[in-house]
Amino acid sequence: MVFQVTLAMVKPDAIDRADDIVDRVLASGLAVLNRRRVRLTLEQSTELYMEHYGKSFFTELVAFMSSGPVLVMVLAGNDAVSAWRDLIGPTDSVKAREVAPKSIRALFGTDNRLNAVHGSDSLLSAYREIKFFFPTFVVADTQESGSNALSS
Ligand code: DGI
Repeated sequence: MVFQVTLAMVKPDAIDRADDIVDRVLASGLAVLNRRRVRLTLEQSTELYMEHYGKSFFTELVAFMSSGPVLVMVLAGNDAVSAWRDLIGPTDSVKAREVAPKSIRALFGTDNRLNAVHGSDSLLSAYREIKFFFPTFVVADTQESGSNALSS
């Protein structure tokens, strides 16, 4: 087990249920270190999801992600990246209802586009995404992130 941070987001389709989702985060034992409600511009959602550029769903994905406010949170805890991914369930909420009926995407999402929440898929993605939303947040973990001035 390793102590990590990760980036969680409540997407526009579930923003009205954000309090219920935050309750589930806290009940899982993860801590919310920081949170911000923002509305992404089309340019910002395009930058955030650039790894999917060119895929069939890209245009509708970035339009959806900038269609309303989102709640972004820095979560922390043991194995936070996989802990949060386990809690949210598979990408497609329809599949989530089959294989992980208690997951957040099963309970709060609709399909593979309107899937209620986002979670970083690795620690490197977490650091990139945390920096994107919380530019002044300092991640002092050395794992996967190169050298750390304090430990050198
Ligand atoms: O990390 P995830 O959010 O679980 O999944 P991902 O990184 O593969 O995809 C990012 C988002 O893109 C996902 O939350 C919803 C959307 N997406 C992924 N695959 C599809 C999709 N949207 C549609 N409409 N169709 C897809 O096949």
